[in-house]
Amino acid sequence: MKMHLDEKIWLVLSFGMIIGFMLFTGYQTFVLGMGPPSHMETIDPQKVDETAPFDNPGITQIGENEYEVVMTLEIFSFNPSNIEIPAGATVHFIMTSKDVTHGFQVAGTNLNAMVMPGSIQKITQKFDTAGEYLVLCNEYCGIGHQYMATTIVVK
Ligand SMILES: [Cu+2]
Repeated sequence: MKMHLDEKIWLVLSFGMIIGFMLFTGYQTFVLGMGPPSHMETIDPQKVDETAPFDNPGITQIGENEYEVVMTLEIFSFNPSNIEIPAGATVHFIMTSKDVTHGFQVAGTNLNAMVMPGSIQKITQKFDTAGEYLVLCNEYCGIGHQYMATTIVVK
């Protein structure tokens, strides 16, 4: 089979790009440690209610204006919902899903996490500005997905 020079050039270029992207992504993940933070801690999604700390979801004050929120997500709710915290509070969210993949997005902040069954998701945010923040599930999770919302009230 005879191959034109142009074809050879395109072949080398396209395979070179694929190899280049794989090397770049691999370097970021394994050398720079920039891999996604999920899957670092796992949990049996069928035993969330019996597994600490998710057997007791809620808000705990762990320091001066520092809070820990242990949260479970399921179709179509956040537990706890309607969280209230004082302004300036640093909040550590520890979350998992009891059924399907959900999202945890807080409008007006950079908080945006995927919460998957079997994985424990941890994310921290400081709430400086008082107000009512809308919390949304941004992963389509079923027929009632559009009703899956709650609020964080910063006083
Ligand atoms: Cu959802």
